[in-house]
Amino acid sequence: MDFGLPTNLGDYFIGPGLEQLIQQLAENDPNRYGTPPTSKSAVEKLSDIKITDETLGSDLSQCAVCTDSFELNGEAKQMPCATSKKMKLQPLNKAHGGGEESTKLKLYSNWRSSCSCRVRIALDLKGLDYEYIGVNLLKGEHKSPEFVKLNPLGYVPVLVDGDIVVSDSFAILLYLEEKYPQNPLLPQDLQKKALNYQAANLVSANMQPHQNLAVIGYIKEKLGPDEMLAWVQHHLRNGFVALEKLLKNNAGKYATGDTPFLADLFLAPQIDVAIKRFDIDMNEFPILSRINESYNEHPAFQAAAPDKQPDAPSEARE
Ligand SMILES: N[C@@H](CCC(=O)N[C@@H](CS)C(=O)NCC(=O)O)C(=O)O
Repeated sequence: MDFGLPTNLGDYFIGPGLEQLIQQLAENDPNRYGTPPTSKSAVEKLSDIKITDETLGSDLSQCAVCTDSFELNGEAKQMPCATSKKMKLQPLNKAHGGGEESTKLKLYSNWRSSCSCRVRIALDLKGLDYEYIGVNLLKGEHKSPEFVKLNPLGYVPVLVDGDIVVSDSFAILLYLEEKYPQNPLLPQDLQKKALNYQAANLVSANMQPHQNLAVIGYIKEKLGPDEMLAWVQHHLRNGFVALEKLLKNNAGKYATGDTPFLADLFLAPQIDVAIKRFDIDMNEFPILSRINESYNEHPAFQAAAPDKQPDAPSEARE
């Protein structure tokens, strides 16, 4: 039967794995984030020149960046051309990336915060370099006037990407996913994607808030440390029971298959906190215990672990 396929299939890619192939090619592209903008300080250091008749008659008559023609007596910045090594010009009155400082991502994080850990894992999975800014929750730095300007709710994490400030780990992760699509945090399959949203939000809305510093501090003060522990354990177990059921037919090496996705970013720090801080026996939860082993072996999850963070006290480092 003739399917209308070309006779020489050597140049065609047919079959499963096409998506992964495209992703791999995109990851290997050095310009996948576009050409980085020149920073304002770098542009300011370039020397100023006036546009003369001579300039207009030469091959410097156009802006090297946008190719707009210069006007007589206008002013321009002289900049070296990376390829020809000759000097090229760009006009002073155009930003061309010089209007903004090109900045590294900044993450306001706390070493022990499971919400911060979700974002640290994502940044690592996506291969994004970032500046780590430790926020001391025990000293109340998250309630300081400067910090509350970043996140009015006074919680970590906060991500700063140039002019964009995003707080709340869920919002940050969705932002990162759109801005930096390499190594996706969500699967293509809609059912699996929905499952990732559900598992992530279960942790975010129905588990983590019960162990938050403000909550446990309040319960400890009003009812004592035993009541506090019982409260947290009850809510964590409740969540883990539901997650075991939810992931039963979907888990592989990770929560929704053999690739770590959004659900894993929420699960890994939650399981870690449950074991290390709230004395939960994870043997009750075989699927979660199994995927937790995969987290412990994965470099991005290892690098994001609390004891590896620059603000972790020396006694917490393993
Ligand atoms: N839904 C928020 C919750 C943020 C949150 O609860 N952060 C905790 C650390 S994991 C915090 O800053 N706690 C400070 C406090 O309770 O005072 C998120 O996912 O980012």
